[in-house]
Amino acid sequence: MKNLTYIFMFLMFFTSCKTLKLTAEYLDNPPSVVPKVALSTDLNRNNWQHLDPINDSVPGMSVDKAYTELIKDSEGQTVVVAVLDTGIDIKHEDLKGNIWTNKKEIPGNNIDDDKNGFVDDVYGWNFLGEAYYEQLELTRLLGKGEDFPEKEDAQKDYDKRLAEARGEETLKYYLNYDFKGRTTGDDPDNFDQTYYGDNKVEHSREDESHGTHVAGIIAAARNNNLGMKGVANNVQIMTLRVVPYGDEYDKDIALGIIYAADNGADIINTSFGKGFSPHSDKVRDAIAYAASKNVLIVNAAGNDNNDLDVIPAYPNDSYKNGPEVADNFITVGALSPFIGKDLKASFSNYGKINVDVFAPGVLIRSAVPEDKYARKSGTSMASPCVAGVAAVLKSYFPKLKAHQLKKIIIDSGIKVNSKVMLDYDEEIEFDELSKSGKMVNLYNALIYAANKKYK
Ligand SMILES: [Ca+2]
Ligand SMILES: [Ca+2]
Ligand SMILES: [Ca+2]
Ligand SMILES: [Ca+2]
Repeated sequence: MKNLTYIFMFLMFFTSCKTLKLTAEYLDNPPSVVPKVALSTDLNRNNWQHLDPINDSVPGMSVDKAYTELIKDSEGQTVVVAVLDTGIDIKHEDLKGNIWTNKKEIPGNNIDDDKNGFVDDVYGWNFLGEAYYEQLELTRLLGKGEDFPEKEDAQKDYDKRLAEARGEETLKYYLNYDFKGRTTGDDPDNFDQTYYGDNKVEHSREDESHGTHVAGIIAAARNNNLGMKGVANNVQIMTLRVVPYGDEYDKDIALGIIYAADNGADIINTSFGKGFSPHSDKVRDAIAYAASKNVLIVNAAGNDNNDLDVIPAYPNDSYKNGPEVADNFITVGALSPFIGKDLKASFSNYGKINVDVFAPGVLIRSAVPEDKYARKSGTSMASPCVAGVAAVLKSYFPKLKAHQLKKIIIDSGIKVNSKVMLDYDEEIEFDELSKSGKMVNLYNALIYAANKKYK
């Protein structure tokens, strides 16, 4: 099969132990279809997101190849990745060494030592307080009994969800007009009230596992012979608990992004989303603010198999397919482990305008609370794969700006020139699913960055 070979001329220069310089050719025109190998074997592999599309016949990001052939033992700088999510098990055996702490804050003295507006914020902040379950945003909006721009769509959506409702939680919390999940005492529509919640960033119960899983994909220790390996090897996770079970509040997301940007994050991962967002303008303002602080945001496309150019999801860096408010926001769709017609994860949202790239997001094994591990599927898993790639790039090329990280990740991805299933009876060119038509590849991204192909 043509193009099956990486051709590299390998020369690695280390001008200092901090800088990785290398020249090698990256994979410009990869094969459009790679024959499947034994899929059961691949599924049993615990780290398919790290494998190589050519050598391993799975659409991984060539992470292992990048470490063994490019990075080797060179040292990078430490990169801070803020994970806006549920609480995180910061004491997890495979994460505890890679947790960001606020060095300027003295723990437990009830004083805001660094005067950043948050008392005793050692690991980040918990904007949810004691909350765990929440309504969906459309339930909150309709429950107010007032008019709002997308009310008709919201009511249709609500009625559909109610008709299809399965499970106690949906009726008791998500679609229940009377349920009050918020416990922080602030007005969630008043963005001037910025101080609420507490410093308890850990998971509030064992099954609050989403944030830990996301953090593990980015940052689980690579060299401790435990559990699993994160994509990044020199990273600290800043923990921002903003995502309940149910829909997140725009205010918590905006303030979480601002906290991360103000307190030293290089990259923010946002593995969540919702179909209605009454203060999406405030979130876009926060995205633009993060851009002004040179912070990249990596965002999950969502799991409804929707075309986001038609059915929007939030957060997003543009409104109704209009201009992007900044150049620091990447939206990521999910890949399955199967190269070929099933390459797109069946659930993954897509969009030629609103999704930028695709990355592994099915049956990804990562950390979950109490020193355990589990496989999860979702664009929630694809986004941290890309945040991890961004962290590695930033670690070895620390001068890169947020918009350059975005450009490198997108441009160096592997183009897929073949049709994939969009639904059980419908095919689409993979190229039509995202702006770039590419899947993310760390090996290529490092070579691209080293060769300064970005502007
Ligand atoms: Ca503080
Ligand atoms: Ca303090
Ligand atoms: Ca490990
Ligand atoms: Ca966009």
